[in-house]
Amino acid sequence: MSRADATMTGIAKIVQGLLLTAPLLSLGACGLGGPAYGPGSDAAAVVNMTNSLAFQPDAVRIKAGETVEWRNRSLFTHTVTDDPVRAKDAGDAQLPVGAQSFNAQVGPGEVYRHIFTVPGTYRYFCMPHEGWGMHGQVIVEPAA
Ligand SMILES: [Cu+2]
Repeated sequence: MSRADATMTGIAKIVQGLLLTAPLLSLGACGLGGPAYGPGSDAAAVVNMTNSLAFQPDAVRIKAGETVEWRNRSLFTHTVTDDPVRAKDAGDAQLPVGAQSFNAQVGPGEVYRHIFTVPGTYRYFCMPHEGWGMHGQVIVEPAA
């Protein structure tokens, strides 16, 4: 190998190293860390918000007074929205009589917790992805 070839190989290795580390650094900065990746939760139910624009699981069942925790483990900003005024399709937002509407923006890696005090069926959605079918349901049974 000539001296020039050896130099070129060295440069190629440095460039390759930069190309490999740059995307990892930028991914870290936009959400592969944060509370959503933290340890287990004491909430009665945990719902993940995904890169495939879904709430998983899309339906959970709890008792009145319990908490649901949403974890955004995606690279997108999602919302947890149960407010008929903000829904493009009114059927995507449903609240039991007497329950307050809610709307939270949840950035990548972030967590949102909501305590449900009024029993009934809640249908909620993600505002940016409502049209992509990002909907979910919380069924709240009366406290025992
Ligand atoms: Cu979303």
